Amino acid sequence: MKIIGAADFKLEREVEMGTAEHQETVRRIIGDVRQDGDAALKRYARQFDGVEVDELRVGPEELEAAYKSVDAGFLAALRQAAANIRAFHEKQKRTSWFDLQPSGTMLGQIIRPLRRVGLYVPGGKAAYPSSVLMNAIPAQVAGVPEIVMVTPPATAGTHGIDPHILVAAAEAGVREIYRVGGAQAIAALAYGTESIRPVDKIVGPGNVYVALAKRAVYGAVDIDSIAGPSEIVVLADETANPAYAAADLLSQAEHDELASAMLVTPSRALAERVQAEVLRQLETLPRKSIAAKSVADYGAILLVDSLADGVELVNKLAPEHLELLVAEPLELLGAIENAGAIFLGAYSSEPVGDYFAGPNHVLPTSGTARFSSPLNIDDFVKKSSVISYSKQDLLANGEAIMTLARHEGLEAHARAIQVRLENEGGGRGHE
Ligand code: HSO
Ligand code: ZN
Repeated sequence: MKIIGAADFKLEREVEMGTAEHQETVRRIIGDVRQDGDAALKRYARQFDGVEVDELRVGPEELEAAYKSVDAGFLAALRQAAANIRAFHEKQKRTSWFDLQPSGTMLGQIIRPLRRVGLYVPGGKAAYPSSVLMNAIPAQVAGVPEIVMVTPPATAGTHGIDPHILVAAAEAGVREIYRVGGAQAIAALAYGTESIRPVDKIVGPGNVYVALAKRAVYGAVDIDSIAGPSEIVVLADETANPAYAAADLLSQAEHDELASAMLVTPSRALAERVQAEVLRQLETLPRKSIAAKSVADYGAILLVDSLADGVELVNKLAPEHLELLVAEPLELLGAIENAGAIFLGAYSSEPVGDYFAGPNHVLPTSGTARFSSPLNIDDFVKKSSVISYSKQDLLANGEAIMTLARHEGLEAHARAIQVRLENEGGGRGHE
């Protein structure tokens, strides 16, 4: 991890979104699923996953077996995490409202959960039970009555779905699970097949095929934002413990060779100690090769002149995760404008948020924290506006409405108002 002056640092963001070949493959798969339904899903399971699937839906016996096969400690920890995540998202709930005005007009907003949501869970090493909770619980708290999960029929090296994923889904209130993955799963969720009814929204991470398929079906259904590689910025002063800073940087670096971990500090002494710590701690990490590559390619230690300059740089980076490892983190908090999740002080290590505290770990990446938010309850509801206009208000405001309509050359709009004014006799304010 190189130490560089912040002035010499160039912010580069890669936008990966597959090649023309990927896009063509995804287009073909979606077309096949729309045409052949379940048969296409089974064909692709054979071709891509090497599995013969006869029953797409996961049955209750399989869920029961999953519960028996996971370790009691895992289940207890998962349940604590789920309770914390649920409690946090409960606080995000908003209610419908109506505003009755003295003139008799009533305006309002009705909030309703989406009816049916699909959760994609990738296979292989990136199948995280924590992500199942983070995607499904907000939907459940929002009141979504039907939450459906899809996941490849075989995760790398095993036959069948990882029991930990099944248990996490059940704990998060998912009742309907199908063994189907890849772009074909996204197509099935968007358009439906004989066994899978279409959903209103698709969420959850996936590989490039899944991401491209989500993009392709957007419009027919809603999708979540497409997550890029993990990012962490640690803003630290000379009081920070270098071992903590290094450990937290590596916690995100181990996710992906493309992950980005950066230290921003005004202290050269700390910079050097963290640099040495990262190398020392890397040595014993099981995912050393991934973390080392991430740190070498996308990691950096950026020296700034002051903490205030550090904050300014952080706001430019708009990181997914920001740790404030400084003596007085609350004093900086107000100045942080762009960050997906902000972790304050030595005890708020990033993995506390990944797994347990309660806030969502699905966060804006690649600088999108400038304009978007963590996954939350609002992602699973929709709103309807309600207008109940009184006679008094229509008579009082009809002229203004007609003026605007006629200015836009929309005479029929104007007349819709006019016919009422004429019919109601034009009296003002007496009803
Ligand atoms: N840090 C990841 C989420 C995660 N971490 C899942 C562990 N498991 C999101 O950036
Ligand atoms: Zn993580």
